[in-house]
Amino acid sequence: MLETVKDLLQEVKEFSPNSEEEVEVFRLKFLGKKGKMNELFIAFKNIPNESKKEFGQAINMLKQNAQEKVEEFKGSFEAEEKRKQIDFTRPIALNNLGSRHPISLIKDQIIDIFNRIGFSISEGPEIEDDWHNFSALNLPEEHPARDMQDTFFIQTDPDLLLRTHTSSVQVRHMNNNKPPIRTLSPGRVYRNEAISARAHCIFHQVEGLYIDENVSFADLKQALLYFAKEMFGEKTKIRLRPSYFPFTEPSAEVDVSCNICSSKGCNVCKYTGYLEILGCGMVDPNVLENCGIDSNKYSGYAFGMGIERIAMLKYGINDLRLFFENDVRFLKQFSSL
Ligand code: 2NM
Repeated sequence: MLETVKDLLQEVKEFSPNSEEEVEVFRLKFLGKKGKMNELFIAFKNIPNESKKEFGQAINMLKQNAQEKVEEFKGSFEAEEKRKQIDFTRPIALNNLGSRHPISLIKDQIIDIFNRIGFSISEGPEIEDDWHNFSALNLPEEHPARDMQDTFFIQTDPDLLLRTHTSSVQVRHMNNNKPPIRTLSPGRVYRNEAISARAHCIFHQVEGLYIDENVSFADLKQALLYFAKEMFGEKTKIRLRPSYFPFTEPSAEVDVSCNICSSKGCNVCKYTGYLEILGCGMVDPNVLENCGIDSNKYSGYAFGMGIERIAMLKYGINDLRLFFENDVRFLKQFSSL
């Protein structure tokens, strides 16, 4: 009898299942109602008294070992089975994916359009010195045009300020490069303005600069017409109005035909049929000379536009503040663009 128990104990020790079913078969064989343990407990009654202690310890040990085995392996194949059913090649749920900011989308579109006619990108510091932001651009000290832009100065150094336009980047580019120059400078600019639907103290600009021999106003007009058609559609027309900038002469403001009302007049174009999109002009010879370029040999055009303004026109956004609040309900509307 004791031999049988020892054999069973050995069997329990060696038991190493490969599936959930094998564990269940094992459990029924040893611990089930009609299992070995019950048989042994029944047989125990007929064991002579002097052997009861030894036999009892042996079957208790067997039962404990069998229970431990079942505990050890029960459920361990369940996880394995589930794992086999998972398709790891399935794409993840994209419900919390972020989206690109409309300012970035428009900025890249503008860059792309000008890249195609040979403009490359130049970037520069947002904290500028007075010379690069003002003096080099034909705005000497006490020039009334400096009042046109309310500037954030750095308190600890009266020579430093937050750039009011990205023209300062182009000053740096002209200083460090020889013509021909064809460069585009996108970036953040700062002006001390009260925040409203139409104004913000931070906004984004793209400025362009082309310098070579014999660059004319006609070249400027043609480049801007190309840009307007690429940005607002093939049917778009442009209109130039004379204007004034200290760094260009002559200067102009550029309007595009309103494609909401086909120039018939609506409340977006304020019944004028046109929308203002940028400023431009022929770079003032003083600016070229300030930046080490011979104004007798070279001429150039420049232009500048606000990215927010273009984005508002393209997407029908009526409040500038939306660009800076980062409300996901606003931002996620651009996720498919
Ligand atoms: C504008 C309008 C007209 C401009 C001028 C220059 C530079 F550096 F070449 F002098 N860069 N950008 C410019 C000219 C910018 O923005 C409305």
